[in-house]
Amino acid sequence: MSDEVKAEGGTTEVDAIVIGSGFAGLYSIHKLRNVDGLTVQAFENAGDVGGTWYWNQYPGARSDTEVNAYCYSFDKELFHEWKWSERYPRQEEIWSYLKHVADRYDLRRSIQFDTQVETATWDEAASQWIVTTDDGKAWRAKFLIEAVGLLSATKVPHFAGEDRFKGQIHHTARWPQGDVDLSGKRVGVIGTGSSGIQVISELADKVGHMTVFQRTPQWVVPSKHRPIAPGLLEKIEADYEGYWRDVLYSVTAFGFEESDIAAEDVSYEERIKRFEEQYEDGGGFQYMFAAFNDVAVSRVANAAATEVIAGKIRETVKDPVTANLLIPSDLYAKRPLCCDGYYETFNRDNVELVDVQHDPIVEFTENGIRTEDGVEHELDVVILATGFDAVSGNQLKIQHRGRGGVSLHDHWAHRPRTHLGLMAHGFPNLYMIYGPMGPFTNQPPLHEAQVNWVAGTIQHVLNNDLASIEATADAEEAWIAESDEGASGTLFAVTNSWINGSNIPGKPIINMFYMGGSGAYMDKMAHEVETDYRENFTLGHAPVPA
Ligand code: N01
Repeated sequence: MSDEVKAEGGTTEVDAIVIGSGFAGLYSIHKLRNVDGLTVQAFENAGDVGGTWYWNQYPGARSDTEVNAYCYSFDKELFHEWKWSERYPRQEEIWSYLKHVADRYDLRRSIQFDTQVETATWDEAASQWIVTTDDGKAWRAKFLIEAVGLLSATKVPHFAGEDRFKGQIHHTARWPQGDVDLSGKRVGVIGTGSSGIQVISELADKVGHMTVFQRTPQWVVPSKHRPIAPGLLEKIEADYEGYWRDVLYSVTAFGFEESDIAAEDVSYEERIKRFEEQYEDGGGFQYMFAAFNDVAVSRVANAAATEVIAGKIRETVKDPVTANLLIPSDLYAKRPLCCDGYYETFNRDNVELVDVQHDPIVEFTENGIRTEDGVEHELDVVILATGFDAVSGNQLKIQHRGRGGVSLHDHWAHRPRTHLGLMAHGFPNLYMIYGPMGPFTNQPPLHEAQVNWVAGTIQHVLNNDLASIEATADAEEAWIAESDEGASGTLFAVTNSWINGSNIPGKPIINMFYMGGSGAYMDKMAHEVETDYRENFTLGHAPVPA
């Protein structure tokens, strides 16, 4: 393949187009360049690399995954040379890491920033994708890799009167570059998910007054942030391959030891004791998966998990009315949260909790927000920590037309449909990294595994002079059925959150993940390779030249 980008008929042609330059996009560029020297062009709608870690510059933003499993594994040298300062690094540090990766592997030369991909249309005759961008240009490529982010399309609710509000409104995931001066200000926060609890805990002692508009409380455990355990990174390096294999072949790919004990199999006292210990050790995913192995599937285990947290909330929050408002009635089956000092925040004199479940927000006024009880909450700044149109939202922002002109919107009208979360029937040579119906795990290790798989299929297409590879309708159907069956046994299926789309009005409320675990998912991908992609894919042959 040529290193040059070829100009043809007003469009520019490359071998592969990558959309996005977060963890998955950057690795896609790097990996694909090394498949037969493919020419790769990437588009990024942000002004720099980083994806999530570019956009989420809100105060308090940090990973709540331990960093030893929240980084790349593909190059041991990179792992060795980058010195993480903390167990749960802040946004700035992860963003610096991703910028370093972009520079170290010379990835920026392939990326056009500040560019939104608007359409992607399959040209059957040429077996190519035609991609158009918001700068009016068109591109052609045989392979299209979409690394557009699971939690990227923001959910921005609109409130009556918001235009007349004289203060500032910022969404956490579109936080302005550079600092927003909040010192001494009256700040309102709408939303108490992962973003909300971080921004609240970080800002409470820095602002003049904080009003937290809570609609649904979530279960929060402390992260118990501390330095990276001494010797841990060196230990990983000593058996580097083994460590990453263990991460990928675990259930969650978070790099901590998952429990193999069911809470249902031990006494009530033992259950409570173990959750108490885990609470003291901290970590949301650890609380869900390291104490026992059945918290996400057993109501008995789940009840013990929440009993301990509810007790901690009552112990921590001095005002019993506020404490009660902070205790969820939901199961512990949303994306688990952790944050140090969250509940303590509500003991501060300058922090007020407003229950907008009971008294919904009626409107924005010139000076703040009026709730249904008639109270006008005076504010200088409103922070929307209101989340995302998750999983399928960013993919659907691009107008896709696949084989026969079928639109992705139509294909996904009732639910997102893919095989392995990677490819959709009717959309040949189009790969979605961590797309809908993909694994429910820690992301960076699985991004890499998926990109490696994608590179393998592309190599297969090239080696065999194929025009295309496409998931069959049967494969898609079977994958959805298998994923749904697995998810239906979990408590996520009966708990509303972005995980099942219920946070977006009008979006189908449906399973969007494969919950069989990371290791089982790795085996599924490997099976396709072992069977030469013959079972679940249509391998298209190029037309024989006349
Ligand atoms: O979003 P969310 P998030 N009026 O959807 C409320 C990842 N992440 O950005 O539940 C009033 O969880 C909504 O209330 P309700 C992580 O995977 C990771 O916080 O709809 N309130 C809810 O309280 C996470 O799970 C990290 O009743 C409204 C909140 O807004 C995912 O991103 C950090 C409202 C939204 O919570 C999403 O987290 C940050 C309205 N009109 C994010 N609309 C880390 O790694 C929405 N809400 C640490």
